[in-house]
Amino acid sequence: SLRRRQRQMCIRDRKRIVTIQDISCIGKCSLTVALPIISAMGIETAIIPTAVLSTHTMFSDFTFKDLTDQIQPISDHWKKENFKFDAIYTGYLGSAEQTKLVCDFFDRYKTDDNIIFVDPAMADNGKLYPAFDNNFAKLMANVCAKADIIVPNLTEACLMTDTEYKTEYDEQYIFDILHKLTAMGAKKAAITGASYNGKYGIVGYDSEKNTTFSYFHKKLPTSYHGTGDVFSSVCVGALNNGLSLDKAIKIAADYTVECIRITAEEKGANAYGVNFELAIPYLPVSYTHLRAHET
Ligand code: PXL
Repeated sequence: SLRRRQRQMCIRDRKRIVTIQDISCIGKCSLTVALPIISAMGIETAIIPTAVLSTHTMFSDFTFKDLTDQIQPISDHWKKENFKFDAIYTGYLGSAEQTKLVCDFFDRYKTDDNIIFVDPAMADNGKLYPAFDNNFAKLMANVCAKADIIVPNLTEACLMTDTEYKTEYDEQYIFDILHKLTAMGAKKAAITGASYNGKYGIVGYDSEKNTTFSYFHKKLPTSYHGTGDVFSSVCVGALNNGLSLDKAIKIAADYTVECIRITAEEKGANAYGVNFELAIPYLPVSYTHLRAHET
């Protein structure tokens, strides 16, 4: 029966990813977003926390416990256990040294069929986050160079390519940055929050196929922290559930916009992140079900 086939496909296609980013105890970003979202999409989500913070760094006086010294021992133990990952997804990294350790982790755990997905979470609206300097941006570019897919926002893309950050520009400006990013090593790059000709969305370039792709969506008047992490998490989940990058980006963008809409509608909603929890029921649990229907 179809149900039986669906069940079999789900079991055969069970995926495990590892995500490497901080845990901000309050703030609805990084691991507190990635774990629930990717798990809800039916994928086992292993983690390496890069740091523990009381809140994300947009609050003042946040605590910060660096976990750089845990990365290598965790990686060593996992090697002994022979763990493998269908995707390695990195986000906010806690220190300059971690960029090197993450590159080593990639070398150790990259296989012929898994994907390295890097969200170089370090800046927005033309500015680096408080914990980082320009040298960190250069080191993050090395992490991006090893990736199959990178999803910087425009600020991060500019910092890594030594491009002037502009708020008014045309399509060619974005294409030039995408070419620079992939010339540095990433196979595919997608810039989020690209905005020109009255459109707003994600514009990407696949250097292996030499094709561009884009998905434009509604720009909502309010912006919240952690939306990049929501977007990346859904994108990684969708890719691991067998969707093409085009489709994964569309689903991730639509979900993120929906989260922003729900949050903006709520009176007195927390200003520090989006109410992604309320939208989780709208995430398809597993796209393997959809694939069972397609075949
Ligand atoms: O969502 C990006 C992010 C992740 N982690 C920490 C942050 C931020 C953005 O400010 O501060 C600690």
